[in-house]
Amino acid sequence: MKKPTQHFPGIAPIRFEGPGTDNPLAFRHYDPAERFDGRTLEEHLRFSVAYWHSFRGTGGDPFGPGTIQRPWEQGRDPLAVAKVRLEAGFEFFQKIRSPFWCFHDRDIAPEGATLAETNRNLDKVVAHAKALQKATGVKLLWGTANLFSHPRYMCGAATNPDAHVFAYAAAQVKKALEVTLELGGQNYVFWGGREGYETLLNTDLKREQAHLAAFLHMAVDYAKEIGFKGQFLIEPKPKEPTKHQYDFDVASGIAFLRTFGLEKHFKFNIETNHATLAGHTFQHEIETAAAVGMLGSIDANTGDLLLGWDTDQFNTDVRELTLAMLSILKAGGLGTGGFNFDAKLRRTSIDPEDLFHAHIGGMDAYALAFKIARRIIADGQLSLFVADRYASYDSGFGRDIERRKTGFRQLDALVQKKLGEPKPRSAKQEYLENLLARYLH
Ligand code: XUL
Ligand code: CO
Repeated sequence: MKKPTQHFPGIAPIRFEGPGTDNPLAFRHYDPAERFDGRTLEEHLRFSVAYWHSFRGTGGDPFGPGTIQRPWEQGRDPLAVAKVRLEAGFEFFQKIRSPFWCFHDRDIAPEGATLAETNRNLDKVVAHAKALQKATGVKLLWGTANLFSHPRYMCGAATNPDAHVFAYAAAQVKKALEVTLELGGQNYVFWGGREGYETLLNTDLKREQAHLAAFLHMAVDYAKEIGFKGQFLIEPKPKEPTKHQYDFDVASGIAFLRTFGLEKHFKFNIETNHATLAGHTFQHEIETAAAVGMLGSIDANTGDLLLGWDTDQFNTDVRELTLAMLSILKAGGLGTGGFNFDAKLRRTSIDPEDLFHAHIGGMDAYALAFKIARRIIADGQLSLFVADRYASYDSGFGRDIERRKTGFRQLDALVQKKLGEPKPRSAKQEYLENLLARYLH
C-alpha cells in the first residue's frame, strides 16, 4: 500500500510533558488522558479545530494579499486540491490531538457554476471527509453554511430584501444540514453573516427580522424531516460585517428567539471576541446564556484590547479563561458543545509549524483554566461568599419575594413597622480579586 503523504513532516503527535518541559511542541497542561470525575480531559474539553482559519486562511488583509502558502496547495483542479487540503487537515487534527473539527460548506468544497454543480462538489469532498473521519476517529463538532462571502449575499441571506436570495440561502442551508447529518455533526451553527444592515434609509428592520425567524423555523422543520438531531446554535456578534448585526449579543438573541417562538430549538455558540466587541466580557455572555439554560458551545479566541475589530487570536489569558470556566462548570458544562478554536494565525506567522504553537497555547490555557476553576469550586470560598451575599432571600420575606408571595403593600408595612433602614454591607471586590489571584499563582 502507498504510504500516505506527510503534510507536516518532522512533527510527531503532540504529547503531554508537564509544566516543567521546555519542548515548545509539547503540552504543559493538557493531558488528554487525565481523568476528572470519571471522564478524560479530552472528553471534558472537546477541543475542535476551525477549518476556515487553519486551512483556508491565507493571511490576507485589506492592505495586502495572503502571506501564507501551504505546500499542499498545489495544482489547478480545485476539487483535487480540496481533497488533499482535507488530508492535511486531518493529519493536523490528529497530531494536535483535537477530537473534533468544524467547517463551513464553502471551506471544504469549491462553488460550481450552478447550485447543482456546487452540491455535487460538496458531496465528493464530504465522502472524502467521511472516510478521513472514520480512519482517524476525529468527529464533527458542527457544520455551518457560508452565507456571507459570495456577492449574491452582499445584502444578507435570510434578511435579504430579495426573496430570490432568501430562497437560494434556504437551498444552501438545506444541503449544509444534509452534509452535517451525513458526517455525524453534533451541532449546527447559525452565525448571522450579513444578517444586519448599514442604514435604515433602505431597510425594513421589522420585516427583515421576521424573515430571519421564518428561515430559522424552516431549518428546524427540515432538520426534523431528515432526522438531524444535533443542537442548533446561534452565534451572536454585534457588528462586522454589517454595522448593526441582528444577533447583537446573547441577551438580544434570547429576546429574538422568544419573540418568534424559537427558544426551544436553539442554544448559543459564544465567541470570546464577539462578546468583547459587544462591550461584554466573555464570562458575561456565558452567564447570560447559562441563566436561561441556553449555553451551547464556545468559539475559543480573543480580540486585541487596542483594536476594535474581530482579530480572532488564540487566547492564552488564563485569568479570563478561568472565569469563563467557572461559569461553564457551574452551568454543568457544554453538553454536545465544545471549545472550537475559531482563531487564526497572525499574518506574519507563515510556517505550518505555527499552527501547532497556536493550538498548543490555546489548549494548554484552557486545560489550566479548567483545573484552576475546579480547584476554586472544590475549595468553595467564592461560592460561599456569593451564597452568603444573597442569604437574606433564603428565608422569611426574602424567600417570599423570590416565590412571588408578597407585594408592595406587605413590604411597605414590613419596612415601616419592623425593618427600618437597611444596613449597607461591603461587596468586597478587592478581597475577592485577591482570593482569585491566590488560585491563579
Ligand atoms: C465570524 C465567525 C464565524 C462563525 C461561523 O466572526 O465567528 O466564523 O463562527 O460562521
Ligand atoms: Co465564530
